[in-house]
Amino acid sequence: ITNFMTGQRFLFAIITYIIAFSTLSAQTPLLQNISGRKTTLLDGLWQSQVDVYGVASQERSGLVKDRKPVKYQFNGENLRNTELVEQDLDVAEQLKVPGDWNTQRENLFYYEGNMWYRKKITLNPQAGKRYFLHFGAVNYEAVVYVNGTKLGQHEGGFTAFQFEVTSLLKAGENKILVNANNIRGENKIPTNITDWWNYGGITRSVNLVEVSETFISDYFIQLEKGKIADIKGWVKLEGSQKSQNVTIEIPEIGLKQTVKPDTSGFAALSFNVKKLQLWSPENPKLYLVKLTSATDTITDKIGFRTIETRGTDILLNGKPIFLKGASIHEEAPFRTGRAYSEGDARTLLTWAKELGSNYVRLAHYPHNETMTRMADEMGLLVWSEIPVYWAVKFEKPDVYVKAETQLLENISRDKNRASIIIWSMANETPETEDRLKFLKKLIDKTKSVDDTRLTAAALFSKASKGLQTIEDPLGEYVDVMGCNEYIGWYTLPAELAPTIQWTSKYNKPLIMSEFGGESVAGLHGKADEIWTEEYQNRIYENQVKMFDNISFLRGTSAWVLMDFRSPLRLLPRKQDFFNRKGLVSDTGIKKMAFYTLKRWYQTK
Ligand code: GCB
Repeated sequence: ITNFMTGQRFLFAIITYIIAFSTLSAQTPLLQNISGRKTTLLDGLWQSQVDVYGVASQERSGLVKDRKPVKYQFNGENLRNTELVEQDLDVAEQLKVPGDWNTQRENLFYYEGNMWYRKKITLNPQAGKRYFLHFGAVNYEAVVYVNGTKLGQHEGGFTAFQFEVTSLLKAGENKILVNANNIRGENKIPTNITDWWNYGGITRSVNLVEVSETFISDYFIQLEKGKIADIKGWVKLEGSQKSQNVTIEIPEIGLKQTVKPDTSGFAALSFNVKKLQLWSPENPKLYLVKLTSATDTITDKIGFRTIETRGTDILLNGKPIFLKGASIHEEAPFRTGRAYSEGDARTLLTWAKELGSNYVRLAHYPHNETMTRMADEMGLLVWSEIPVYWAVKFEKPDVYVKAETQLLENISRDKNRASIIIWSMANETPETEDRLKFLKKLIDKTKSVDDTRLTAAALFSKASKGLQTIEDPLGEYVDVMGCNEYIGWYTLPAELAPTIQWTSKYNKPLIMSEFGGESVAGLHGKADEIWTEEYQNRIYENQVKMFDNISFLRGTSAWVLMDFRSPLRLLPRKQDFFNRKGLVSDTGIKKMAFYTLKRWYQTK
C-alpha cells in the first residue's frame, strides 16, 4: 500500500509540475534592457474584438447538431462573403497599445473577459539576425500567435515576457494576434479580490527586438553586498558562438575588463573599482556601462550603491537612512487607467519628491520599466513587490509557481536598477503554516538570484491595550518588516495613535508600509467629519507623533500618493469607485495631509 501511494503521489507531483509549467510557457530568460536594443515599436492602434465567451479560438463546431461549424479565421483573411465566417478583424474597432481597454471605450469599463488584438506589420527580416517579440505586460493572461502559429502563453499581468519569432517572420506583411484575458480567479496571483481596478489588455509597450545570432542576452552588474568598491555580477550570451569574449567598460572611471564565458555562455564578473561615486537620493549618479562581444554591443545606465541592515538600521552605502515616502499604484494621473508613459512616471515621482520623499513603495505589483528607470534618475529608493495579496491559495503548488514566476520575472527585469533596494514578497497575508512555507520559499528564491538587496513583506501588527506588537512568524525571515496600520481610519480613534507603544519580536528595521485614510479633495469641514480633508489630515497629524515614538522605525510609505480606481469603493459621491486615500487626488489636487506629512519629512 505504501509503495502504491508513493507511486501515485509521485505521478501526481509530476502531473502538477507539467500542468504548472505548460501554462507558463513564455520563453525565459528575458532579454535585459529592451530600450538599449534595436527594436521596432509595435505600439499604436491594434484591431480588436471582444469575445465574452472566449469562443473564437476554436471553430464552434458541434454546438448545434447538423449545422456547419462556424469559422473564426483570425489567422487567415476573412473570405469576403463567400463562406460563413463570423468575425472580421479588418473592420473591427481599434484599441490603443499600450493601454487598458476599460478606459478606452465606455462599454468596456467593467469588462472582464477575452479580447483579441491584431496588428499587421510590414517587415524586412535580415538573414543571420534573430527576432524576439517582447511584451512589457498583458493583464492577465496572453496567448500569442504570429502568422498563424501559436507561440505560447503567459500568465501574470505585470511582468514582461517574450517569444522568439525568427523562423516565423517573412518579408512583407506579418500578423501578430494576441488573446488577452483579465478573468479573475482564486488560483491566480493576484486572486479574485483586490483593492485596485482589474484593468485588462496590452497595458505596456510591444517591441520586436532584433539581435545578432549570438547576442548578450542578460547581465547583472551591481556592487557586491556591503562592498563599496567591488562590482560583482555576471553576463550571459545566447547563440551558437558562446565562447567569444565579452568586454565590460565603464569609461568614466576607466574600467575595461574582458571575460570569457563558459560553454553555456555564462561569465562571472568581479572587479575592484576606485573613485566610484555612489548612487544615493542626494546624488543619483548613473554610469554608462558598455558590454561588447564580437557580435553584439549594448549600453546601459547603472548606479552603484550598497544596501544592508544592521540591527534595526537600514544602511545605504554604509550609513543609516530613514526612508521617507509614499506608496504608489500604477494609476495614470489626470486621466485614470493604467499608467505607462514617461509623463505618467514623471508626474507621480515628482509629486513624491515634492512630498519630501527619498523612497517610494511601488504597490502592489511590478510597475512599468519607465517608472523604475526614472526612480534611478530621480534618486528615489524603491520597494518593489509582486501581487501576492490577501487571500492567496498558499496551499497549492501551482499557485506557488505562479508567484515565483512573477517574482523572478520582476527581478530579472529590474536587477540592475540602483533605486530598487527591497524585493517584497507579499501584502497582508493571513498567518498560516502554508503561507509561511510559501513566502519563506519565495525569500530563499530571491536570495538565490539576488543577494545584494533586502527582502520584506507588508505584515499586520497585533493590538492589545495600548500596545501594537509585530510578531508575525514571517518576521524571522524578512530583512525588513513592513507593517500596514490604519489607526484613525479602520481601527481606533486617530488621537490614540501617539499613546500607543510599539514593540517587535525581531531586532529588525520596521517600515510603516501603509497608513492613512480617505478624503475627497476640496471637501472641507470639521476634523471629525469623515470624508473631509480635515478628517484625513487629523489622522496624519497623529500618525507622525506616533512615528516619533517608535524606536525601530526606519521608514514610512503613506497609503497612498494618489487616489486610484477600485471596485471595492462603492459609496456614491464620495468614492464613486475610487479609493480616496490619496495625498493627491487623481486630478492632481494636493490635500491637506500632503502638507502635514511633508512638514514631518522635513524634520527627518
Ligand atoms: C490595505 C491594502 C491596500 C488597500 C488599503 C485600503 O491594507 O494593502 O491595498 O488599498 O489597505 O485602502 O484599505
